[in-house]
Amino acid sequence: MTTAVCPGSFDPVTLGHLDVVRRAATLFDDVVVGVAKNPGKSGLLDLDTRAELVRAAVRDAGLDRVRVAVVPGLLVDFCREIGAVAVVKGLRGGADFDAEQPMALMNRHLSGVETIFLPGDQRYAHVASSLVKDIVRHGGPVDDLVPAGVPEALRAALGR
Ligand code: COD
Repeated sequence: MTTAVCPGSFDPVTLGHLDVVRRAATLFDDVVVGVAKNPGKSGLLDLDTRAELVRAAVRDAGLDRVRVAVVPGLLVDFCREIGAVAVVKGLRGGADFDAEQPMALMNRHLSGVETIFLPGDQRYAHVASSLVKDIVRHGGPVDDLVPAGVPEALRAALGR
């Protein structure tokens, strides 16, 4: 069985993330969505809430072979622990590639784990967790950008 990890902050999970996870599940027997803290970003939702929202989205999408876990430390340690052979990430464009390439090379340097990049679907090229939070913060609609339950969780976290 080949296992891959789809890591992210998922603060919150979006339909763009979910599309990448769904496509990863067509390539690997076992996919683990790794919910991680990005020290470069100030998080809104706590890690457990993010993981619960991803779990619900995966279940609603019928992705039976996809599991969800919190990544407690280095991504490569998590990959080793669960026996993952690859990391799968989505790229919306050049800026994503510029951010992701050094991490992919470092992860291979540290552990030999390879990173596979999937081109983001054009339907979600404009979808980013940060923009979703911004829209909700200002009272705008995000229902067609995120899985069910996410708008309510964001409104609760923002006290709206
Ligand atoms: N369409 C396609 N792909 C998308 C979309 C979309 N609409 N939105 C986001 N994505 C992709 C991103 O490009 C990214 O690949 C992935 O989904 C996750 O995105 P985010 O924004 O949820 O998560 P990030 O970018 O904040 O990543 C957080 C991590 C902590 C997972 C990341 O920084 C990482 O892998 N860190 C490694 C930690 C580590 O071990 N460091 C030391 C060695 S490098």
